[in-house]
Amino acid sequence: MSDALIITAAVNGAETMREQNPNVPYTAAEIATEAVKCREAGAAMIHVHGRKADGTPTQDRETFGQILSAVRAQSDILVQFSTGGAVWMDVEQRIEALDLRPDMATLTTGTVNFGDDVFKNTIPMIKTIASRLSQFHIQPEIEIFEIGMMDTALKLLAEGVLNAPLHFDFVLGVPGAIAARPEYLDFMVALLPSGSTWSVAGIGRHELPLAYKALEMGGHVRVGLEDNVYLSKGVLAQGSWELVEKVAERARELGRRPVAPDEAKTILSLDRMKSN
Ligand code: KMH
Ligand code: ZN
Repeated sequence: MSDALIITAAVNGAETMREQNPNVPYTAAEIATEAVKCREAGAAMIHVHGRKADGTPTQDRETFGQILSAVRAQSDILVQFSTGGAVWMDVEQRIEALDLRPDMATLTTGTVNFGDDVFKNTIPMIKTIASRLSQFHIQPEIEIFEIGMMDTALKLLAEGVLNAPLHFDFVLGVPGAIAARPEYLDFMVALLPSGSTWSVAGIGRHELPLAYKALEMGGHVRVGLEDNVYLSKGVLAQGSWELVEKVAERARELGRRPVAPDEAKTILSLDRMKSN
């Protein structure tokens, strides 16, 4: 098992509001400040959603442009755009900022219940997003919220819609989707094509236990306020950076080494896309 560990900070999401945790960053300036803190705490990448000043989710190009400029002006942290956006957005809204060429962007390979809503990703939608990612030489992070999404990802890989090596993020514990059971993570990791890399994002109280399991399994980790607003029971996190810090601390105890963005880029083969 490699000691190298990529920690991704999911700093805001589309659903987490300041009413749940006042430290959720909305504006580009707030996101950049949070990104710097996450980098100092050991994160190599942020996963980010656009927000309007009142917190309304948006994937618009101007907002993502401001985020990318603000973060890159202050940090070398890798920037991963969400293409999931919010459940009510159409696919074109979700991907309109990809020409800004973030370091990475997400790609969910299926439709799933998302609380009381539906996070819709039909096969044509997935192909549209994959094609836009490929057009701008952006490596996808394949987001797996349900087991069937793994099969679809493998099928798209076999068809050449996706190209190896792939990076997967297993999201466990969204209400209505796959539960955050450790054995489910074991099962899905066993299905990975060789050469893949993977991380885990546990939702709510499952975030840190699953992160710690991934550390022991040799996987990478995503934590942050998008997925969980608490540092411990009843104690709100001061920011995603505090969750990153906790994972980095545990990682060092277990002989894992949080890597800098440059090394993460190599591990994730991000430059491979740029030279195509
Ligand atoms: N907000 C969710 C509906 C992603 O970022 O790619 C979808 C999501 C996934 O957060
Ligand atoms: Zn997201």
